[in-house]
Amino acid sequence: FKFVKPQVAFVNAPFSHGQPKRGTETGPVQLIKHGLAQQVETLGLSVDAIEDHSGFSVLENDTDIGKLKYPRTVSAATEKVYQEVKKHAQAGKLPVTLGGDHSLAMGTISGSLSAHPELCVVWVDAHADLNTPETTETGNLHGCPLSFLLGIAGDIPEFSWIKSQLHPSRLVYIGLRDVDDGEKRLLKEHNITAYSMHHVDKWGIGRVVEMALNDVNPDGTRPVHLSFDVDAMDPSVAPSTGTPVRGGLTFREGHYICEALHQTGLLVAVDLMEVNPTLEDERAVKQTVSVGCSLVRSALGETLL
Ligand code: NNH
Ligand code: MN
Ligand code: MN
Ligand code: MN
Repeated sequence: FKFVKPQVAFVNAPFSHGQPKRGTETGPVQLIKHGLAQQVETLGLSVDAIEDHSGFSVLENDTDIGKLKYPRTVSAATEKVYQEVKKHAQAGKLPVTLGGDHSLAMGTISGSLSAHPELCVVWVDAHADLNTPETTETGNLHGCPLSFLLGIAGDIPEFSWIKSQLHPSRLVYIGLRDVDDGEKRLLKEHNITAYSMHHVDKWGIGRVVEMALNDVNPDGTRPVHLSFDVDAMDPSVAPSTGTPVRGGLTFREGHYICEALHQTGLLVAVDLMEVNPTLEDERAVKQTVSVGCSLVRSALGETLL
């Protein structure tokens, strides 16, 4: 399996109800306004016409299910993204999903799995997003997508559209530094490989990416889905995001991950999530949007030389 010059299809996902701070729904339009689509064309890739995706509406009477907030709203939005990503992936395109909050990864990764059952996932984030409906302390579904994808969330009929399961051995994290106690238990219980910022400090980003890929894709045959939460970056690099955590990836470390994944020739989907252009001042917003665009460009083949 080798993707050489894929056709890129942006999936704009203006959605914020997987977490409490409004504003991430304006992420996609700001990234596109910054020129992301043209920048990607400059790399020699063809880009699908950007479709307008309205319909990420907030459902009425969407009462909590247990601790989960806006469950039906999140389910509807993520299922819509699932259908979009699935359509593009099955057509042999490379979907680049612009969030929106990270609950949307339920949709993007389900979509990728439908076209690429052998898929592995590199999850770059300050957070593990592995909470189950039982372990979540906040009830925010952007902290839970991986429990649904791994099939450990229990039976929530509202999310029964999630069919394919990701095996825990096919998931690896980079950048973690704010993991809930319940999530730490789940990581151990399911033997999930995770490289925290401690490991980045210890081994450097080059070895970490090498080890991470070797863990989930030892033969280098599996397609790779990159799910990048912009809060993986240090807040000095990407300030405009809902849950910044200090001690994050430097500008180069974040870009290195994207460049190295591009170099595998195995990337089949990219998510860029949690950009919130309504947080912090104008300068910070511009900086965050610009970093978001350059991370995507790196994942799609932009090189320094
Ligand atoms: N772990 C926390 C929760 O479950 C925070 C998750 N926040 C994120 N994830 N931004 O990437 O709510
Ligand atoms: Mn589309
Ligand atoms: Mn996240
Ligand atoms: Mn995060």
